[in-house]
Amino acid sequence: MSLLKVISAIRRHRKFLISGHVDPEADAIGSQLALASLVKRLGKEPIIIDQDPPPISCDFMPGINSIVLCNALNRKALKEVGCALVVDCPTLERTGKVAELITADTEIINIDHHVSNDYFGHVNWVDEKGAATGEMVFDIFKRLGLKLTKDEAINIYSAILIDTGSFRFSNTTAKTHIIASELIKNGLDTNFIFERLFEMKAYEVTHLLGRSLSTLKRTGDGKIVWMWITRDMMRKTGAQLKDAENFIGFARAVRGAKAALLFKESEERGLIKVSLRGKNGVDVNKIAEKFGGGGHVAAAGFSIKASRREAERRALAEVSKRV
Ligand SMILES: [Mn+2]
Repeated sequence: MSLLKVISAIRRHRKFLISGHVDPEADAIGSQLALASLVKRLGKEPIIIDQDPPPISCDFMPGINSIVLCNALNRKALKEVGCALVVDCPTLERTGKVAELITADTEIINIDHHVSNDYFGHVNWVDEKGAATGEMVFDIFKRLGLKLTKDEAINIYSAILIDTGSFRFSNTTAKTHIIASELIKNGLDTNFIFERLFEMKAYEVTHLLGRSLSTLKRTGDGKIVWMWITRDMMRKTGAQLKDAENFIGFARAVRGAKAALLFKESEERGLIKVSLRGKNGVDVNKIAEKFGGGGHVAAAGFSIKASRREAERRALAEVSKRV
């Protein structure tokens, strides 16, 4: 069983590099922080290294300041690292520059729930039915018989809350609620966590949302709904692309929509990032894979090098084959 293999790999090593994906959110962050805590409780040494800083919304998460960014890393800190615990990443490349820090003799443990995971680790535990990587981290604590501390519970709860959209998305299962129930028993202030993760939008971000919503369009049959965030909008509002979390939910929520897309002009000229959401079983992971991306059945993404018009045309053509 993969969980047991993960545990025996953790037992084999003494020092761990822990990482997650670029542009991290609360699932990657919470899973890393909880795992670092677990490793410490086993008398071992963790170091969390990420390419990008956590979003401001994750500021409250216990241990957040222990995360070391690639560009601030003293290479000496990597001495004697025998194992890399990589969470919430479908590929090793998704760790960005961290991938370059992992040497050939480092054992890689891959813990993830993306259906597009390519099993890059020496030990792979991929549970595509898991709502969040945080659920899997919870299972490791359980299997080790470690009673969660309040801080660990906050981190795992945050991981689950973000990936389930506060228990609203289709990935939410009975198990998700059972885990949440156990976590909450640690005295969590669930309303506080919800507000920090979902209702702390900067004023600029809501302005950006307004502009983005004004681009909302749909196909004649109403099955595909999409919207844009352009560089111009970001310049005018002062908001950044990474703040645009869950904008796509507005497109997805349109009655009759089977698939939703959010096109985002990135800082890199000519590169457009596309987020996808599927409804009623429309598998957007398959669509994203056509463009070299991936994710989950109901939520995926990819990048495309093209003009705005061309990116829209190609993406919509692919989506319309599947709705
Ligand atoms: Mn996740």
